[in-house]
Amino acid sequence: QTKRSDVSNSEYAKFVSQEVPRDEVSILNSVFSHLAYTFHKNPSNTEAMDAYNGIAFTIRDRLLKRLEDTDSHFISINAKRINYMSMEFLIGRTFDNAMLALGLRKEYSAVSNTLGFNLEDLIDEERDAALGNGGLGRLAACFVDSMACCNYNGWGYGLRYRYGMFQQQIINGYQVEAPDCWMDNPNPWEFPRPEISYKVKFYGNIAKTPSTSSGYTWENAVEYDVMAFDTPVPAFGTKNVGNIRLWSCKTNDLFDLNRFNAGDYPGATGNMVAADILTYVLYPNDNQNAGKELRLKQEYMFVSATIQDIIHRFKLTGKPWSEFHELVAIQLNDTHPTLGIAELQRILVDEEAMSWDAAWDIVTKSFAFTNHTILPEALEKWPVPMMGKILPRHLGIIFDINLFFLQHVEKSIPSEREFLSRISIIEESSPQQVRMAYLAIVGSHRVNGVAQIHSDIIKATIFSEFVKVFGSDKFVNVTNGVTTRRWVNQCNPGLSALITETVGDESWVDDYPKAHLLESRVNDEDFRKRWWDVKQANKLRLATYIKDTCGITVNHDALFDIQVKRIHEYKRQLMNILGVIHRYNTLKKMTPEQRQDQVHRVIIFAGKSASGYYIAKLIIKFINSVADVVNNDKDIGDVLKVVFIPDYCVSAAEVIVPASDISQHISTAGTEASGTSNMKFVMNGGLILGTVDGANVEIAEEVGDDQIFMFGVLAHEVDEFRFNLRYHPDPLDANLQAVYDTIKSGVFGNPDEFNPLVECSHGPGDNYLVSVDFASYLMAQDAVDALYKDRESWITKSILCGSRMGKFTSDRSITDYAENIWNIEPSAVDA
Ligand code: F58
Repeated sequence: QTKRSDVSNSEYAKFVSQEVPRDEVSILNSVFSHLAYTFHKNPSNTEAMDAYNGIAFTIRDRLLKRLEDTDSHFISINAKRINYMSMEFLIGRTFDNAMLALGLRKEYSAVSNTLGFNLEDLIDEERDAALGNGGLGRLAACFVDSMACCNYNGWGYGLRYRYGMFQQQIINGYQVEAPDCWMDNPNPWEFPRPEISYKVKFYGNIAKTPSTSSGYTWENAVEYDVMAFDTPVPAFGTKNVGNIRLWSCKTNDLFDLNRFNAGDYPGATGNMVAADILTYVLYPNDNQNAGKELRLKQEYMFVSATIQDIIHRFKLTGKPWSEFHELVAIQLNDTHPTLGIAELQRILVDEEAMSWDAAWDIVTKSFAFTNHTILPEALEKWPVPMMGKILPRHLGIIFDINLFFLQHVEKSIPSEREFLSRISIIEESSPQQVRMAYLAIVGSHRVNGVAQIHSDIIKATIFSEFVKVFGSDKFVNVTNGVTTRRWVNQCNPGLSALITETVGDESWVDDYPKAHLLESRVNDEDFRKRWWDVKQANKLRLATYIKDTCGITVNHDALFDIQVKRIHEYKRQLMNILGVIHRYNTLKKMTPEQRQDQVHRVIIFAGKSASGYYIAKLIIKFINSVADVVNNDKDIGDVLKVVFIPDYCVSAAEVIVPASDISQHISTAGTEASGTSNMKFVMNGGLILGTVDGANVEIAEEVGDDQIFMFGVLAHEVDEFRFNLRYHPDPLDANLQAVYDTIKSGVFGNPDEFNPLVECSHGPGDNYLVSVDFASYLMAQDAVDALYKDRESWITKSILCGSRMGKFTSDRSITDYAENIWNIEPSAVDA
């Protein structure tokens, strides 16, 4: 029993109920106080990093106060809580975002000037929190922002990886990975919560024990203590603050004193190391299942601590179990947290003495599942023997869930064995595998895709059998969205000023459909000029960034054509670079005068490849080899530049996204579940060149089909084209053949090295239909050039597109989840 201070102490209560001062002088004093007493700094040795820390800690004070108030508010009204479970949160930087959310950016700018620093420079001192791979992790970060801004009682739950997404260096054109040691500096945004910790067990065996209600106990397991770290999520326009609770293993208790005393020093720390390793590293795979034992342990550790925490908080309400689902919603961000379903069922039947059916009713009413991919290699499966070794009790529970499920199917739709084996949670392969998506569907009351086309596809393909069993209503769509706080207001101050002026105030920042008012100014000459100037200024900022990071000089008057995202065959960066070679060939054939007449382009790539993904890494090398030749060709000069920006991350995206004239979202139709950068680019006044895939489809619906450059085969045609490529290939497109000839001539380096890329972009190896879409891709690119020459039409399109993106704010996505899946109402702290 720990001794507690008298919390009813009135002086203490008075102190915490005070508003934290917001005036410049008080802020400055608290910065001084942190510098002197938190960081042991004085005016003569305060450097930029110290100033950043000192200031950040005063912001932290203000956030913490709001976090406390938010928590007390929701507890006092017994509000239902959303628990957004995600193995990834790609947060990026917090400093600028928090100042804007608190409405104190001007004050902090003045304070940093007083300290002798420019606020912009201090912003660059912060390292990204990169606890995610790409779209899925960034979506989770946008969603916690929106839950907080929209006054929902929502928390994110995840893992506190010691090393986040690796840092990408480009050496001789090749990707080289370096560890992301983001914890080397003090992190002002997290609060260790040693008092919030849970035991998580692995291994052991199951014993039959008639004395327990379920008849089973889990014995001889290895136990770890898992501890919470809280990261408050600043929210704009409200006093509510969100929270991301990340778990990490406690290692201190695992020191082996006996071994230490026996002189076995390394042995004494063996268990500590084993525990620490659990959250050492984020698996750097995007749309690929790692299938490693350590990954399974990470998933379970995350899930177990989270479910225990949810139960702990539920019990504090004093409500009966039958009301659990009225107070708790659990959203699974893809299948990685799906073990949560088995974990809640286990706790209820083994530890809370509940009947199987009563427990299952609670589980299925609480969980909901979001699918983000149909790529077969990304669908998670775990070998039964591996799961049985690490989580013996959960495996037993999963087999029981499956048994009851198949019995239900047999009863409700008389079915053949074939059907049952197709729909079974256990795949009858050798070894058997647990199909995690199936477990997630069976254990959830709603399943959603992330864009309309994707939601339709999953119902018609990978989950079609489940639609037969559960009916269509269980499967819904929630189109993704992005937070306008970060992706417009923070990253594009020039554009934000124009929107604020048009709307009349800043209310658009958390009510983005208001940006439609921009449309009323589309014919206003002065406005059009300023719109164009904002884009040019953002391009200049990016040109400077490119100079700093790549050493390449680009002209910001050129058309900026951007493709930034994870490198993956289905995203077809390869088609883009083959198109660049075609452009280069075409330019080379022209006279210098003709060349100068062409639209000047800077083609910008960025993105990481999974470290073990050979073809993706080769694509990076290939882009850099082509860039080397093109950029150093005197004939070409400024007419064409190709840039690969290293180490794409959230903070780089904040510089890149506002600077596009055109961005490319050119996945093979049906493969990109949604995409979210497409939304960010258009909100920032960029046009898009895309396939009929993911959220491109809905963007086109909103902004108008004729505003967006679309090309390529349709999703339902893909299988037939694949089949034809394999068995009845058409002759190769002449332009593509010419591109291959250029590669084979050796101008870009050893053609043998790049031959695998030739092989996987035509004929039977062309799984992603590069050769099929190439001609229509080039035509779409020609249309882009033609429009860019007509500047006035370009500006019109850019304004119209930018103004019609109201649907794609993550506030709308979260409201959709709240209304259609979570059944939850917002409530503001100060209401
Ligand atoms: C992405 N998935 C989708 N997965 O590819 C993208 O279309 C969508 O917009 C986005 O989710 C948000 O819905 C994605 O990023 C991963 O990175 C996983 C990480 C963990 C391992 C498996 C892939």
